[in-house]
Amino acid sequence: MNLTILTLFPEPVEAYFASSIMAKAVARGLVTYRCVNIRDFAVDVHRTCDDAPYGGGAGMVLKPGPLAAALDSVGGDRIRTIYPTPSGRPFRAPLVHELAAEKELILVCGRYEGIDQRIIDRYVDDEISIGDYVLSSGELAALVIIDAVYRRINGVITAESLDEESFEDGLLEYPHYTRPETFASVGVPEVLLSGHHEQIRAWRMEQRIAKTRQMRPDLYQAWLAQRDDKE
Ligand code: 6GU
Repeated sequence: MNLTILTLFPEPVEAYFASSIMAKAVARGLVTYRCVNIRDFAVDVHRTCDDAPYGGGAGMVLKPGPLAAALDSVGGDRIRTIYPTPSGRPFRAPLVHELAAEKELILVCGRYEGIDQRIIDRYVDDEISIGDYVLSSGELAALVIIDAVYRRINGVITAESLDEESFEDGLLEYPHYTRPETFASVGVPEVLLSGHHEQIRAWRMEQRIAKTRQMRPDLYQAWLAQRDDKE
């Protein structure tokens, strides 16, 4: 997958691509990326990228000129272009899967109050919100989207780990334990030491159901309904 990130603050984006599982995916050629600094496309001597909103009000808006020039330089008119914004549609597992099937994506990171609406109308295919709160950094939201998407590309993570994850079958994950067997006077659930695979599987399923019911009654109700449908 080829990722292009348009930003005024390339440092946190570059740092993310240089670390951990993403760095490995890049090294193995599963992901390629380029960071484009929107400021490089500002034309005045001060390389201004933001301005006050028409109609007044708080904050600043990203000017359309530099952004359009940056988008034109990376093929923004033909490549699926995502604008992370609290005003977008919710980012959930089905959209993650849809984006993971794309060969190429562009992400536009906003700052300040947002970007000029004419850029959205002309270039943006998906306005996506990662949750019901406001971040000051579009870069963080873009990286959340990128992280959720790239790990579902074939070869980045084993298929087994993906299938057992939260949200893939409507339930949250079961609890995990590793050595030592006693930590701070607390042991590990007996069944996990039993080597009895069927019992372990059943215990984990019970735990997932209980956890989902407690933490996410909304997911629990949906899971119950689809289970009853199947029966
Ligand atoms: Cl996508 N961007 C920003 N800046 N804040 C957010 C968001 C995105 N989603 C929720 N809050």
